[in-house]
Amino acid sequence: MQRKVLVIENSQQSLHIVSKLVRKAGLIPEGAGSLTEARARFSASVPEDYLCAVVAYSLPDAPHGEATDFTIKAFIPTIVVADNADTDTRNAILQRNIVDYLIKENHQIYDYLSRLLARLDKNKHIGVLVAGGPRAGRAEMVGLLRRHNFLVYEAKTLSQAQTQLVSTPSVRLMLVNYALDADQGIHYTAELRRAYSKEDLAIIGLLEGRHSDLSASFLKSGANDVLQSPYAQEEFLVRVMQNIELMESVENIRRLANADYLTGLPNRRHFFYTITTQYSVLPRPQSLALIDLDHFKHINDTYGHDAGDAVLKTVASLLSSLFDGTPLARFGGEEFCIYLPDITTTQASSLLQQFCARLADTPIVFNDQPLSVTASIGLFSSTTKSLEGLISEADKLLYQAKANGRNQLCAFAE
Ligand code: GH3
Ligand code: MG
Ligand code: MG
Repeated sequence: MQRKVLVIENSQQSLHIVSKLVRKAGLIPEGAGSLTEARARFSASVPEDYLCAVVAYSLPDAPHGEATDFTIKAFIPTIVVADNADTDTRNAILQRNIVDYLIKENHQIYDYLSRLLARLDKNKHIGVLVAGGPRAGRAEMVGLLRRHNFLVYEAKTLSQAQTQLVSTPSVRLMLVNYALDADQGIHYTAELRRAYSKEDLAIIGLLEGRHSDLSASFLKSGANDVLQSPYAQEEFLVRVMQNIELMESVENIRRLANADYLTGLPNRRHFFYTITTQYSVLPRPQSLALIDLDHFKHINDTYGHDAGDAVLKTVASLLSSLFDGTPLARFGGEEFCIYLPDITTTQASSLLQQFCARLADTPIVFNDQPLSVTASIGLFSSTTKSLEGLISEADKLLYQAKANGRNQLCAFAE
C-alpha cells in the first residue's frame, strides 16, 4: 500500500502542479485546500495508506504550520512547502520532525520534489544499520532515517551489528560510529570493506567532534563518507541520500554494461565473466550450445529491420523462460549462447530440441503478420574443456547443423 500522497495546498496552481508530479511518480495524490478539508479527508483514511504528505506551511486556516503539525502527529512523513525562506520561518519549519522543506521561490523545487517522492518510495526497501556511539545519538539518527521511510536497524555493539548485517540483506548503508566497542569503528570499517564492496554496502563513518586525522583514517579504511557531529539534520540526510544514490547509479551503470541493449539478455562479456567466476572448477558435467537463427537476413530483407528486432526480442524471451537460472547470452547479431552445467548431455540435448521445436511451431507475430523462424544449434559437452574450447567445438557443430539443412541440433559429447 502506501500509494497515496496527501497534498494540502490552498493555491490551485500549486496543487495542480504537485498533484501532477505525484501522479508522474506512480502515486495517487489526494488534494485538500485547507487544514479543515485535510482533516475531513484523513478521517476517512488510515496513516498507513500514505507514503507522505506535501503540505503548505501557511494556509488561511492554519497560518503558522498547524497543518504540518497535523500530518506529523498522524505519523505521515511530511514535506513542507513554504512561500519564502526568512530565517524565522526556516527555523520554525526545521524544529518540526519533517522529511524536508521546499521554498516556492526556487524554480528547481518541483524537480527536487519529484526526486524526493521517488526516493521516499524506494527507501521503503532499503535497510540502514546504525552501529555504536551514544544511545541518544543513535536514537536521533534512527528517527531521521525513519522519517525518510528507510528500514532502520540499530546495534549497540560490534557483534550485534555483525549479526544484524548478516541476517538482513536489505541493509545497503551502515553508519559506523568511531566509538563502537571501545573505538573499534575504523577497524570494523576496514573489516567490512574486505567482505563487501562499496557498491554493495555504503559506509558512513561517524565522529564526535572535528578530527581530520580520524576522518582520513575512516576514508582510508574504506568508508564512503564521514560525518562529524554536531551535524545539521539537513547535512546528515543529504549525505545519506548522496551515498545511496551513488550506489544506485553504479548499479544502473553495471546493469547497462552487462546487458544487450535490444533484448536485455546478458552480453558476451558478462557471459564470460559469469562462467569464469562461477563455474571455473573442473571437471564437471557441462554443455554449451550456440544457437543461430536461420536465414535471418531474409526476415530483415522481407519484413524490415523492425520485424527482425521483434523476432530477436521474442526469441530472447523464449530462451529466458526455457533456460531460467542458466547462463545465457546474446552473443551478437542473431546468435545466442547457453551454458548448461551439472546436467547430462541427454538432458541438455532434450531441452534444446524442445526449444527448436517450439520456435519452429510457433510463428512470431509482428504487425499482425505471422513470421516463421527456425534455428540451428551446435551443442558440445565435455567435463574438462575450457569455455573457449567449448565455444570453438560448438561452433563447428553449428556449422554442421546449417550444412545439414538447418532447423536442427547437432550434438557431440567427448
Ligand atoms: P544463416 O541461416 O546461414 O545463419 O543465414 P542468416 O541470414 O541468418 O545469416 P547472415 O549472417 O547472413 O545474416 C545475419 C543477419 O542478421 C545480418 C544482419 O543484418 C542481421 N542482424 C544482426 N544484428 C541484428 C539486429 O540487431 N537487428 C536486426 N534486425 N538484424 C540484425
Ligand atoms: Mg549468424
Ligand atoms: Mg543466421
